[in-house]
Amino acid sequence: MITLTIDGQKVQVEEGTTLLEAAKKVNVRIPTLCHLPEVQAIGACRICLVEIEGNRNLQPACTFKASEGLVVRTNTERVKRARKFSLEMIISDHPMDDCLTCPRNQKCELQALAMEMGITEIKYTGAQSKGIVDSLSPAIVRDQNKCVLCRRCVTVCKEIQTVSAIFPQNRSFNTRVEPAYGQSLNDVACAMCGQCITACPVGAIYEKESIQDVWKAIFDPYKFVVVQNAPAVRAALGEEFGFPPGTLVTGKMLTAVRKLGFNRVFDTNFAADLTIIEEGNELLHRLKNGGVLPMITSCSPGWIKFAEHFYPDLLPHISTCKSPHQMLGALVKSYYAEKEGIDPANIVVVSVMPCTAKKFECNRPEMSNNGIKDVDYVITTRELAKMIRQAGIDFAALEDGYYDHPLGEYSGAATIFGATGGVMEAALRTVYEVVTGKTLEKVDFDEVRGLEGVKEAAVDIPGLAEVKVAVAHGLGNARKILERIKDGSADYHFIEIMCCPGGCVSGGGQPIPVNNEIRRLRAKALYEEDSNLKVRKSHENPYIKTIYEEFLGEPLGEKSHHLLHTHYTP
Ligand code: HC1
Repeated sequence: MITLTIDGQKVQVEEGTTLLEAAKKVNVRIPTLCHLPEVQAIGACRICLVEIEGNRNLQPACTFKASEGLVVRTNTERVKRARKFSLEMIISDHPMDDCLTCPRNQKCELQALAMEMGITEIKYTGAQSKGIVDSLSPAIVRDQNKCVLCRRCVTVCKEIQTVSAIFPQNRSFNTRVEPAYGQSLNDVACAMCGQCITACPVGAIYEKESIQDVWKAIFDPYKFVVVQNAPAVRAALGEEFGFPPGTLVTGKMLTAVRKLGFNRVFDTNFAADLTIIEEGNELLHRLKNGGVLPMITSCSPGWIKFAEHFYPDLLPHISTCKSPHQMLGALVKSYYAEKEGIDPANIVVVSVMPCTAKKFECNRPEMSNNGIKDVDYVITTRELAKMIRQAGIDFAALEDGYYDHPLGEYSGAATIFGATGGVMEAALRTVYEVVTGKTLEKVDFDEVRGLEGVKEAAVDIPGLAEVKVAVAHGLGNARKILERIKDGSADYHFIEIMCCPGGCVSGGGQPIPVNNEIRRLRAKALYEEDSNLKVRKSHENPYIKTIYEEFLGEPLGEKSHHLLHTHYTP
């Protein structure tokens, strides 16, 4: 251990610890901009400068390592002057007139730093670099004019997701973060995961909003507007209204969406249970009939897009199941429409998702039935929060609401879909009982929980022998498994891949900031909801049984094939 002094306080840290991390240990907060915990420390923005006794130059705390006997000061006049100058330089090339209309207004790290450092005038004015606004992608908008060149998006895209869709080009005043040759994000191998959005400290990258379209549908008296919420939304929406990360706000969320004017409030969780039935049967079918193995989950549209770009030869491994919210949309416009006597053409389905790639997914031609889209609009958790604010709803004061019947009924297995490993755990609970006919005594599969990049488990299922499974979250981790499938060294039967690190709880549409601690807390909230529910296995959701009896017939049957399954072509 190393002992050093920060602002007069002694602190002990392990070798390799940065001054920023050491300061945190003694509750000294050093401001940062280009630093992104667990992802990037490059000392580029010079906002975290500190003074070190005996060192002539100020040093960036995010990269400078602690050493024995170091005496560090974080709050001297020299430090404050230098930090303020660095910030003023960044601000001199930032379109400050746009703040009021910026999607990150009041949630902007640059704005917060300016306030914190007491910037009351724009000191340095002059030429500003001019970039483009790229809004061709169905999911993500890039506004280069607002980019502060922190490179957080670049590092997430390259190091965590291994996609490298964007990177810095040109030099000095002409530096731009963009895809190769200045192409649109829509024309390159972007997975549309939106991890660049949650990494961006300002409003240079944001989701393409559908809020106005949704309001228009709600106010149209001829439209029957149905909303569904993804599992992970309930574990994070509260953060937009001041609740601590990991607060489950399912009840308040339901009251809020009803107040917004939706005609029906359903839950993607219902279709998550349905997915387990369809996907579980597909797995069993592949196992018994020599189908392509390992089978890989298909819920995460960023993962699907990544596979289409980088691993087209592995597409036959991907389950043919549509993702749960697409399944639910298809059922609303068939089963529910029929039941209630509503013309599907007048139904508008809105999905509230933690995910930006779902905006792309709902517009895929495969995601429709007889020319009618399964899901009309996808809004993110952040967009839902904006709508709630726009409607003047006091979220914190809301009573708990309820889901509408029957497409709002769900098991605990469905709720954990939102955390990495959740789909696999839900599938194992069902496959075990369906194959053996016995009750699974321990429903928690701890081996597939948590934030380890690649998780593995072997489950002994009498009658099926040992089923080997793996779980990967984040595309960099997915790539590791996919390479092993390609070289023949992966002997798994079933693999869960979720595009975003941590799974959907930290999708690109979730409240900002996101870090591993927040990922853990959001996942914990979902596991708690699961353990508190009476029904914890998808096949025990009584309304799943009903829908097969009343409408679908049997798993993998003709209707399921038509409405709930799809295929992807290279
Ligand atoms: Fe997900 Fe899914 S879990 S993909 O991670 O299978 O976005 O939450 O809605 O559709 O159910 C996301 C979350 C979500 C689907 C489900």
